[in-house]
Amino acid sequence: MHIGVVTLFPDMVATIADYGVVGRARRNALVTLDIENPRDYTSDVHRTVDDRPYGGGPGMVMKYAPLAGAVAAARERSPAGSPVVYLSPQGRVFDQAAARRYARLPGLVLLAGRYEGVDERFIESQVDEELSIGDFVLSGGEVAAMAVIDAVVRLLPGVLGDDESAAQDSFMEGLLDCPHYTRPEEIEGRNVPDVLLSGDHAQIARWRLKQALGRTYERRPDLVEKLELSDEQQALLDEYLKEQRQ
Ligand code: 9WO
Repeated sequence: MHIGVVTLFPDMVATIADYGVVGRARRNALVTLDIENPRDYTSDVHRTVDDRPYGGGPGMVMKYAPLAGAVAAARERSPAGSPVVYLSPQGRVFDQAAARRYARLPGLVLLAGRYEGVDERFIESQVDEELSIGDFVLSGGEVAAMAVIDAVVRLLPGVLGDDESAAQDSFMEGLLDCPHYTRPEEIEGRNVPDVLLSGDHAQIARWRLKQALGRTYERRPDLVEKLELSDEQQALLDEYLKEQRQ
């Protein structure tokens, strides 16, 4: 998969390509990353990328022409049909389903805005999707773009090892994660649940799913609403809730 990023802060975004899962994926040629800076597509000596908003008001707006140049270059380096996605608070909220959808594409161009945003005519004519990572305003779209890159790249075939991808298996899809423990067994009087020390992998898997179901029900009932629990999952959830009441 190829991911293009358009940003005024290329060094900021480039860091994601050097660390962790994304860094490993890039070194294994499972993903390529191209970063374009609108400042490189300006025609004036001051390399101007922003200007005052028509109608007055605070802040500045990113100019159309430098954005058009940078996005055109990013598109050129990305497979045909790569959507241009503008990271903004006005976008559709990103979720795992969207990450899976993007991971199935050959390419993606992410536009990270700054200032108060980009000229609306650029969104109308050049942007395919607006995407938000949550209902808050950042200083720019770069952090959001890096979050999307991380969420998408980890879903690409071969990026996560067998164990790691097993943790992503569809059985747990759509649920919050279960609790995790590591050595030592006892910390300030708090012990590791016995089942995790039992070596009984079936019981351990059952416990982990039960915890994931229970935590999702307690913390994000909206996610449970979206799920069609199997009889086994419903029984596990009921068992969890009964244990919580004891
Ligand atoms: C800046 C600003 C300054 C004064 C008054 C109002 C203002 N609104 C903004 C603003 O929304 N700036 C954005 C900065 C413009 C687009 C890029 N920036 C951004 C993206 N902030 N937060 C995001 C973002 C992206 C994806 N998901 C969540 C937040």
